[in-house]
Amino acid sequence: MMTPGKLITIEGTEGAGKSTALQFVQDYFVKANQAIVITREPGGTEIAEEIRRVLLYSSKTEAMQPDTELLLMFASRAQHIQQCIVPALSAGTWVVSDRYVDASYAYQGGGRGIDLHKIQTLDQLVVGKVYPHLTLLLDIPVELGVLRTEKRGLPKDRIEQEKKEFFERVRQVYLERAKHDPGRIKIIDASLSLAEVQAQIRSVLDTFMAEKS
Ligand code: Z5A
Repeated sequence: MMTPGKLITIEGTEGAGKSTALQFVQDYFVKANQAIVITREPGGTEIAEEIRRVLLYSSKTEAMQPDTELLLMFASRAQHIQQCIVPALSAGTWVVSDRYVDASYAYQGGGRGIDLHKIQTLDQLVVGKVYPHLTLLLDIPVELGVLRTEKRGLPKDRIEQEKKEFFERVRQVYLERAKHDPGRIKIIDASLSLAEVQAQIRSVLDTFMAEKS
């Protein structure tokens, strides 16, 4: 019988270096001859990407309600899980996702202040057992993350325009979740140089691969 694949997620606040880390993780698995699918949230499938556009670039004249944002995040996730993640894992392929369910606790729970029980209910309904086997949490002081994204010079999306305090709350929820689930969520000090960040990620992946083989 086919051994199901593993689900690895990358999380962090703005400018923590997730996209950069994702490239490193991809190269790591290519070298290890491990078949992987790279994906992201919100998004990852055609319909989920359409929902992403609504989430990040919708109307500038009407404020999106926090509940709308939460439900759209989970609608996109439902499509992503059923259309992309589960088929890949069932075929024995590993999946690496740039953000996943922890982001809903951090951004909609911490950032927007939505009751965590509400999020838990959606989590059970939509995610269920399709939980990450490993999560790399790229942790960085909010100001440094913002500085890094500003250097890129790209226009900010709807969520990126939030205030510093919003991202401080997001960071705190991520760190709390890591504290409660240290076996799954590994904190990476993302304020360090690229080489040092990659060394931490390599060490976590080496341990994970050794434990899973
Ligand atoms: N969201 C949500 O609210 N709820 C949910 O459930 C989900 C998501 C799933 C889109 O996410 C938004 O959706 C996001 C959360 C919300 N909103 N925000 N904010 P996204 O992941 O697509 O977008 P993002 O978080 O804004 O990602 P980002 O800005 O692209 O950041 P990043 O991927 O973490 O950073 P990066 O592009 O890899 O690096 C930033 C810059 O720093 C870049 O120029 C790098 O070259 C540089 N960098 C990277 N690492 C280093 C080191 N170590 N040293 C120096 N410079 C570095």
